[in-house]
Amino acid sequence: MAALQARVAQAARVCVLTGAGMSAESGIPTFRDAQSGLWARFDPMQLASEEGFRADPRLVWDWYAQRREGVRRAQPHAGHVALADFARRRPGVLTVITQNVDDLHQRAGLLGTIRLHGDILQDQWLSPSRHAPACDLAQAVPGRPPRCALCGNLVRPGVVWFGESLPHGAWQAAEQAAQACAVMLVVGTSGVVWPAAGLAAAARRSGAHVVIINPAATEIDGDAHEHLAGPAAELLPKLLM
Ligand code: BJW
Repeated sequence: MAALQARVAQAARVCVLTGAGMSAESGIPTFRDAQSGLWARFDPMQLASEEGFRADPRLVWDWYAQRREGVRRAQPHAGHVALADFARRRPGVLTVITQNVDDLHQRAGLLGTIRLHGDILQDQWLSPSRHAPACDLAQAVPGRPPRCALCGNLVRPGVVWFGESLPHGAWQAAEQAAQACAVMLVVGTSGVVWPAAGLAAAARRSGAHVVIINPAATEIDGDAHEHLAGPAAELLPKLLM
């Protein structure tokens, strides 16, 4: 740990990629945990896809509504705070890239987080092109899901579903940060979802020292130089002292 602390302290650029495990200790379930994960009870491909939403909009809307409540109730933990403190102490050094759709990094005080998979607290139209400029999200008719009074278009959560492209600017910024960093910390992600899972290998190819922080094995362990086996809320404050 001491050698890694020194490496992080001296790095000109540090990049942190976070996944659902980063929010687990704030009480937000991970996706693929066998016991408590959201997708132990539901089929992820069914729920987190446009196809699934069109097949059963009420089921998917209710699932997201329940998760939005969980996000609003959750509070950032010591790991989120450690990242925000590090960014304040060392301006311009840290880039956080998150796959999480919650706002816990932001609420811990971290500015400029790159959000690859959107924002669960935002709404958007299911078919935006049919719509503008006549219809207004704020005027959507309440329902499960809400819909446009003029054309019937449905409201959906502002997240990136399977088969959808990541926000172009966010992805470009993430790739650049991965390629420019001296140290990458990969925190709380199983590494099964692409293209985010490829960022660790991209960082390593560009010369970064890659460290996984996760109590369990991941699909991308082979891309890392080190694996710190433990929870984010405990290890990040130690590492970023
Ligand atoms: C702890 C802890 C603690 C627990 N501390 N750790 C290349 C190869 C194969 C497939 C593809 C490919 N490229 C693209 C694909 C298809 C697809 C994909 O990846 N499929 C795979 C499943 C095979 N990807 C896409 O479709 C992406 N789009 C895309 O590529 O666009 C281009 C394209 C377009 C059209 C056709 C083809 C390509 C989009 C991916 C969008 C992912 N969206 C979701 C849902 C968001 C909305 C929502 O929240 O509902 O994002 S899926 C879900 O997985 C969510 C997460 O961000 C993402 C990653 O999950 P994460 O964070 O890793 O969570 P878990 O649960 O898996 O892991 C938690 C980890 O935490 C575990 O390891 C625990 O051990 C650990 N942990 N407690 C630290 N305290």
